[in-house]
Amino acid sequence: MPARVPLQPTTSVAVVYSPAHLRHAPAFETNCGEPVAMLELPRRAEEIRRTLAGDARFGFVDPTPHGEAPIDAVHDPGLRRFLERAWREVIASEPHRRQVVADTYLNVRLRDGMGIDVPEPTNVFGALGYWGSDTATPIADGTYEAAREAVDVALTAADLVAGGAGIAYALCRPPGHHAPRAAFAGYCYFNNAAIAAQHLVDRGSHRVTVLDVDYHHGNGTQQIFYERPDVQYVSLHGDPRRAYPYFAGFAEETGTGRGAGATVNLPLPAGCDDESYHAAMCRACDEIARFAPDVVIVSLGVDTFGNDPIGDFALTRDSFRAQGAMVSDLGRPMVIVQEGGYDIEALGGNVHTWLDGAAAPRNKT
Ligand code: OKP
Ligand code: ZN
Repeated sequence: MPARVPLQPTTSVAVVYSPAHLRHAPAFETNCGEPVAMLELPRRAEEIRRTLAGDARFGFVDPTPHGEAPIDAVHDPGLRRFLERAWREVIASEPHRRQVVADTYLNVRLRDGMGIDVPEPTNVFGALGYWGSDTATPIADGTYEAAREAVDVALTAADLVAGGAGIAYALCRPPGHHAPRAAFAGYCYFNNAAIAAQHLVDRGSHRVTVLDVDYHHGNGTQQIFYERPDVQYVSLHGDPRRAYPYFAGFAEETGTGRGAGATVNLPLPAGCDDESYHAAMCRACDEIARFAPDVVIVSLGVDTFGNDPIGDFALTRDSFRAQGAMVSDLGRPMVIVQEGGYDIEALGGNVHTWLDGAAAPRNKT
């Protein structure tokens, strides 16, 4: 093991934040056909910002624009071009609209035996179902701008760590881990953590781990790196047999080709408590230590909290401190990227506690 990154009590944790996320504020999503108030709200990021701002150890940093190249290094450029034009074209034909979701998706089975390589529809409503994949991820005014800025937030945090910081926190909103190379999904438009991981590889990191502790499996991140030997993906999550995203996150999925063995899925049962989660984290950390990454990116979701409205785990706030400490004890620089967490009242405190656990100095024997 290389020497752990020293974090003194006075260590300031850089928080990269931008108010651009406020522009992304769709009013509702559809949950199994029922319209419900959007859970992924601007207030989420504002609660986290407010809580961290109350602790002098956290210093706020503006994101630096990184342009389109780091996004196109990970995503199909067609996805970015679609997201850029979608809202403009929707209101050009339907000016009264406040948000839009597809009503027809390119389900691969519709084209069984005919090949799925259909051209992207030029009609924006058709294209929504070509690039989109679920009804929880609306597009509205400001969605693209917010999603672009969230990428710059993650990239700026990655740069801080590449420049020698032991830890940096990217207060990303919208989140990113459900977005694969060529689709938007699960409140996510661009995969902030994956783009940061690729950026670190491009800046000279030989091995990068993405540790995903969000309640939901990060199917997008897994897909992007599934064949990659240099980017490890390790995830603890609600078992996809009962939880979104349903079609990925199974323990049997371990990577393919040169990436065989570099994907590690730890699906967990409903009601998972601090003790069982800790045991799974020990396994995850063993896998990461064996991979020996130069840097660990954490996809931080606190929707594992007992009171979260969409997760079904039973974790306490104390377990978040323990999570942060376990990751810190790996002794690698950490880029923490915000993903989910929907108990708005508890969200700021939960994230603060996680980061506090990650940044606190500990005596290691
Ligand atoms: C985003 B992230 C619940 C449906 C939820 C979308 C969940 C997206 C979660 N019945 N659908 O991973 O926190
Ligand atoms: Zn989640």
